Amino acid sequence: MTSSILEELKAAVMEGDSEKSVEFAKKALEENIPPLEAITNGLAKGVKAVGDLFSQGEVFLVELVMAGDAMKAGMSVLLPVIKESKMEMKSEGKVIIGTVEGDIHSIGKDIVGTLLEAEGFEVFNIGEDVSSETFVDKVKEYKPDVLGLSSLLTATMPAQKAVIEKLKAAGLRGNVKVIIGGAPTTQEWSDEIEADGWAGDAVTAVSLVKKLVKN
Ligand code: B12
Repeated sequence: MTSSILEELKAAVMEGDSEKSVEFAKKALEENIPPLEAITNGLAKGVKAVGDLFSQGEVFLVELVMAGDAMKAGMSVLLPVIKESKMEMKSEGKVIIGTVEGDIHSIGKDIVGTLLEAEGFEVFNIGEDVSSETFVDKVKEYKPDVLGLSSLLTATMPAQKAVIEKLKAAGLRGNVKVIIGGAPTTQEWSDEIEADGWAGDAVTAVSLVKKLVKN
């Protein structure tokens, strides 16, 4: 049963069918499938498959957009459950997360933000296409322990570096740990731009933030 629901979630995203995505996300909850598993082994598999087809020129942009929308529709059912299930009263620390300038991909960083919230962090998700200046302003305003920068495009990875440089120029680099993520990013890129850490998925991102806040 579990595997067929996960397959249906994957198929819903691949077909760009938001209604089906919502329907099977609800079914997953009814069948007690952990919501993170429904996202990771269901919805995300679908969106990754469509991304691969897109890069091979086998589907058009419109299908990519529909897949993204279907993924978000399913997540709108599953993410609130993750958030509520583990929400603790005390704050483990403050985190700002956003997608860098020129990049509108939101799904991955929203999952990371929600898991952090579920683990008791106070999370300020400041959205997508966020300029370096805005990241710096928000660091001044919220004084977070950790700043998370997401980038899904090779072309926008340099914007992660730009934020770090701007933080240095503003004399704020020592006040905040900067972590980066997003499909094209790597540990090597993180080292190169002198970030404090990189994670390839949301669960590892939570462990990384916990480790950085502890230190
Ligand atoms: C859905 C999608 C879209 C949707 C986005 C919808 C939305 N609201 O997010 C839409 C249709 C809008 C879109 C647009 C475009 N896209 Co697009 N898109 C994708 C796709 C299929 C899935 C991305 C996704 O959501 N993955 C699922 C999540 C769960 O995974 P994730 O994002 O990697 O996040 C995980 C980790 O990376 C990590 N993580 C993420 N962020 C962070 C942050 C921190 C701090 C940490 C620690 C960890 C972390 O944790 C997350 C959870 O596990 C990818 C393909 C792919 N394989 O990635 C292409 C892809 C990223 N897109 C691509 C392209 C080219 C585009 C467009 C330029 C297409 C066009 N011609 O217009 C535009 C760009 C618009 C822009 N300016 O940003 C390319 C990028 C190629 C490259 N390397 O540069 C890809 C790889 C597709 C491909 N194979 O060609 N896209």
